[in-house]
Amino acid sequence: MDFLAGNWSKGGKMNKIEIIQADITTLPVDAVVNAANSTLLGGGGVDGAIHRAAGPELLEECKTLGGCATGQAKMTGGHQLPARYIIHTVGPVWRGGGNDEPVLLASCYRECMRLAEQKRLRSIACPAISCGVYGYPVEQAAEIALTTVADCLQQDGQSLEKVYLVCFGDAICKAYNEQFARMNSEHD
Ligand code: AR6
Repeated sequence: MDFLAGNWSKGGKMNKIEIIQADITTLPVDAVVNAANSTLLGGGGVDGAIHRAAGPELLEECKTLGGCATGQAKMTGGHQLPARYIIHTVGPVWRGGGNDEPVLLASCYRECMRLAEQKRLRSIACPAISCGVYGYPVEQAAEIALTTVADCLQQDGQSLEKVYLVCFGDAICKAYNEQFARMNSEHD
């Protein structure tokens, strides 16, 4: 019985995680996550793409938020995106790993999921936070992303039915898929 129960809960949470290759601005999910900077006033990478696709009203809303600390998250409307909401989070800049980068990166994923749960959202899509301009090593980031998301999904009463981990590039996709396979086989 214990064996069966363990397998059920593992299968349940892993089934809710989907690794996809996509431009996150095109996804019709309840919320997309933006890998922003602490000003929340736009930038390059996925942040630039989200602001371009959402339109200038997004910047106007972001101006009212007063920025965001590293490891935290704030929510806005989706404006012209197909997504209803945008959850802006600020990942850590990689400085060698001894400056709380893993804790801060995990906090980004946790805070995004907490905000999504607060609104009882059913689907979110998340880019590889910190893995572009901020230089986080991809394998380490993949482990944190997947273990943190799986951990959050394991809690009771979750509204989230699907968390899309969105890859933009082969290195990230490979790292995510390898980490996913490791976690799926862990208890086999
Ligand atoms: N859809 C999905 N993923 C994307 C997209 C897209 N359209 N565009 C880029 N990525 P980055 P960071 C991937 O640099 O490292 C900004 O200037 C990208 O390939 O966007 O957290 C902010 O304003 C990479 O895997 O974010 C900050 O100043 C991942 O998204 C700074 O960059 C994150 O790369 C944040 O840096």
